[in-house]
Amino acid sequence: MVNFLIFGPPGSGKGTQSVRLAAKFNLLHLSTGDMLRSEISTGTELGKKMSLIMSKGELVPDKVVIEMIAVKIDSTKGKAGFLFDGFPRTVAQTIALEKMLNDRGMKINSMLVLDVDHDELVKRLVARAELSGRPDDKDPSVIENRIDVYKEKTEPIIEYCSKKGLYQPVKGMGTIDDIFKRLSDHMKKLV
Ligand code: B4P
Repeated sequence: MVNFLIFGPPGSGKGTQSVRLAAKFNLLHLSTGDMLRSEISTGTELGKKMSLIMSKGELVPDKVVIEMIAVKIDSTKGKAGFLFDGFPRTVAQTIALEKMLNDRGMKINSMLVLDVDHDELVKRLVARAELSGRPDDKDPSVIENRIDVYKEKTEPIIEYCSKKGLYQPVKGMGTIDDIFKRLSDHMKKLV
């Protein structure tokens, strides 16, 4: 199994690219954002609590997402590996993921980090709000908070993974096709 992290700030294109990359390389696409939105749509008590946190642009507790991912890892067959999208988002989540994979004889093989200018991130999320109606995309102050939370809590993972030789920066500006080609070129070397 070859396991990738797709990484970058909100709106950097993680979700957009993951769908295509997972199909091309036969990977299981695991998006914690999608899992949480699915939990919210079913109206559970957990979903209600998560909805409140996400609508402010904050991160949900590590424990919640780690448990969601653990269940998925153990129910997967017939794939060449995993593509983790939006997970991990804290160093604690990264350490938990490493342990989960190590316990099963696997590891993180590469961390692909999309590099996108701040103004472009905001532009993309505002545009998505028109179509998706996502509450966390609608309010510009929530978008700015998500970017701040990324810098404070998520970006330190880059240093953590760099020390392990996993960090692979990828230019995330340009057309979706161009970025897909850049990501694919890196992944081809490992799959
Ligand atoms: P996510 O669902 O992970 O979403 P995201 O970071 O907002 O977006 P992404 O980078 O995937 O952007 P996309 O491709 O869609 O997280 C949402 C929330 O869930 C978080 O804020 C947090 O509260 C919670 N959460 C999730 N995981 C968590 C975790 N592990 N721990 C704690 N909390 C967690 O692209 C955005 C838009 O840009 C799209 O409309 C797309 O069409 C467009 N776009 C993409 N590429 C483009 C390009 N090249 N040119 C123009 N537009 C482009």
